[in-house]
Amino acid sequence: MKVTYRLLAAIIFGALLSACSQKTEIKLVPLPQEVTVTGGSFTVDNSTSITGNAEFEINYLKEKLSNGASIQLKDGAEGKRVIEINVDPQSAVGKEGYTLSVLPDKISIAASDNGGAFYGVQTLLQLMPAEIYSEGGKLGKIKVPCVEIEDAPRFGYRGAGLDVSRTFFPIETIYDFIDWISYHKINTFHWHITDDNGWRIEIKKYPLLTEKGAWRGPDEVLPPAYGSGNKRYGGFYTQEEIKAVVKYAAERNITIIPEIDMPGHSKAVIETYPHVGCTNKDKTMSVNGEVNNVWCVGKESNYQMIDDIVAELVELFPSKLIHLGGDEVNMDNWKSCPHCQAFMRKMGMKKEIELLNYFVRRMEKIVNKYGRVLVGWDEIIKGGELEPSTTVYGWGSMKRGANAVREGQPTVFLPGQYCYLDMKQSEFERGHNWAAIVTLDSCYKIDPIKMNDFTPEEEKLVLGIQGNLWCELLDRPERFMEYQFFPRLCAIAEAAWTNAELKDYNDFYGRITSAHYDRLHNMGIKFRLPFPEVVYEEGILKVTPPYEGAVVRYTADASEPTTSSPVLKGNIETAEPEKYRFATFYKDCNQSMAVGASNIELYHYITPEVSIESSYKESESNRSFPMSNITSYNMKKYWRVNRRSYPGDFVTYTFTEPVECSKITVETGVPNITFYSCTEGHVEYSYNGTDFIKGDEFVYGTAVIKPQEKVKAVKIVFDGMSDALITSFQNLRIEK
Ligand code: TNX
Repeated sequence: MKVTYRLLAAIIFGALLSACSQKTEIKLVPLPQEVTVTGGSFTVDNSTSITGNAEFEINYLKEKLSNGASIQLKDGAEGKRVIEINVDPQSAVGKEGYTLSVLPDKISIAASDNGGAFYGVQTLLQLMPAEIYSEGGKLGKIKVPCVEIEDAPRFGYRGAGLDVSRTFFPIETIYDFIDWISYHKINTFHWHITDDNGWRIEIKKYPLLTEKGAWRGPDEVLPPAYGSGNKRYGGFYTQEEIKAVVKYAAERNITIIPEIDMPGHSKAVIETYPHVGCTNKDKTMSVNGEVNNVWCVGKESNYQMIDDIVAELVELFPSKLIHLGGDEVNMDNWKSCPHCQAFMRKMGMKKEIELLNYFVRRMEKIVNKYGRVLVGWDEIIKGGELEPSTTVYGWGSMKRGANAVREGQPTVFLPGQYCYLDMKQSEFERGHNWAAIVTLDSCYKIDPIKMNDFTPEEEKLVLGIQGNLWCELLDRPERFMEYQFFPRLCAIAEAAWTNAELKDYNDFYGRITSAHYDRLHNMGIKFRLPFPEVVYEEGILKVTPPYEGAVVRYTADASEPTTSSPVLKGNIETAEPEKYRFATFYKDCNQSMAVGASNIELYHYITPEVSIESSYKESESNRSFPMSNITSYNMKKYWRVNRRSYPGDFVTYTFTEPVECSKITVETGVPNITFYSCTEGHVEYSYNGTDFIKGDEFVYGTAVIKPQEKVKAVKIVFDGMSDALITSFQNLRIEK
């Protein structure tokens, strides 16, 4: 064969490329502290054997290889190639750390504790094809690249928190969740297990807590909330279920910290055991829109009940930390409660915040009596001294966490601006935004050490960080929990695990999109995909795919792209840019939100003069969100009424002049979130202003009218009780 220079150059280039690509094949999340790729590989197949003293980890790896591939490892050191996993408490490897050595004929994982051995196995799995996470994998042979890895976590606390009160998740989902977080070397599951909208843990001494307090609906003690609608909704975990899941988590190096949220956020208890609450007629709302949801501080019998509950908790959860809430207490309740006020006088207290401190100090005593440590949200530092061991969850802002550290309390950092995964991920996605729009990048940035100038002593009080999901908005769309957690939790995991100097967002994003999506997919997670960036300039729709290799599909009729929509090949020349929608697709089984060009108006609404009449009193309006907002045609604005709506409640929009239009979309609730909406009701419309025609029912807060004539008025009519103590209305979206 005649070898030309050009061919030779191609061969050399190809060899270089494959050497490089071998290196780039190692795309681990979270990034280990030290990785050396040594070249060559270890083949895992049926002739490979496994040995060592880390019994759980050995069985775990065997199971993964038999499910995610079809490889049955032999026991012992006799195989052609050997995997060895050992835990030696005397070894120099740090807590939860491990060394992983892959040589052509031997893989060794060494650690000083089982957590470390488990994480060594997790890293090893990430060196294998992504199918290893699937069920029913077919691979008979896997090549693992040769590496030397030394690894240990930056922070000892790496958390994921889930609220199961507002949205209930069956126990099977909790198991899945434990698996998912364990793959990311997260070691703490903070289980927010009670709140206003459902008590979800069986307490034998107080059976009504779950018989009644776990359910909401028309005939339940708790009214519908957060999309649960006019049907019975809820559920709880039995003590047997909890014990089993705690054990399952512990094997995967995860501690479960239970949280019973009190003294606020306690509607579920107070509706089932009413004497627990304050004796008053206070109708002020907590920030979450609940009334009379606070434990009374002045009734001594309450402390016995809490002690009884904690006694059962500590039997179920071996966790050193026990979380008893302390956040967002509506102290107006205490102001008008004779018991609380008498108690304040007796104790010489001047402000209600001292009642909170008193309550928290009683909680400390109860929890400490059982040999445990109290955890509370960052409000608990406000009222006075605390035990030095009492641990604070800094949530309101970075500063509030830092204040807790400066007060000398051990602190977990989960400031909303970086760590609240219930925040929306872009302007138009579902989610809260009180803290910020929380992007993947925001999560990756969190660094409580670098972002504060703590003294070395103070730094020791920074336990770690946590990604947290509150579930008011998780009733829909389906599997939204997975969408909110992943991949944002991967960023939190890396921020918690990997040393600061190794962190690089672009590199992380590359690993996520080019390798980790495949793993998440095989883990069975419906993760969020980013959408492309689209702008319209000089007659051209310019589309930037969100990552290298992303598949973008589009439509030209303003509908949502599907797997049969064409794949975008380049920019699009058009005079009708508002008709185009684009979405990113992963393997035709997962897609991003659909977007149009961001720099043009996608909808041309008409804005006729309109006036409002309704069944709500002026005094029921929230002053920050006045009625005039819904005649402004600013689609981000809304009118907020501070009460639940009932059958017969209505809002009528009357146009000064009848309006010619083809479609009117009537949205209720908060824009882009739809909570506080009309959950059971319909629209009516009128051509003359007096006779009304019945139109569609509201579905998730939205109803559409397609009129035949000019429209004079549109009416929202409630047919059932709405599902929050607040109701919101929006501007009409009227199309030509
Ligand atoms: C504040 S964070 C809360 C939760 C809400 C959350 C919504 C905290 C201690 N309390 O009750 O679900 O905001 O983002």
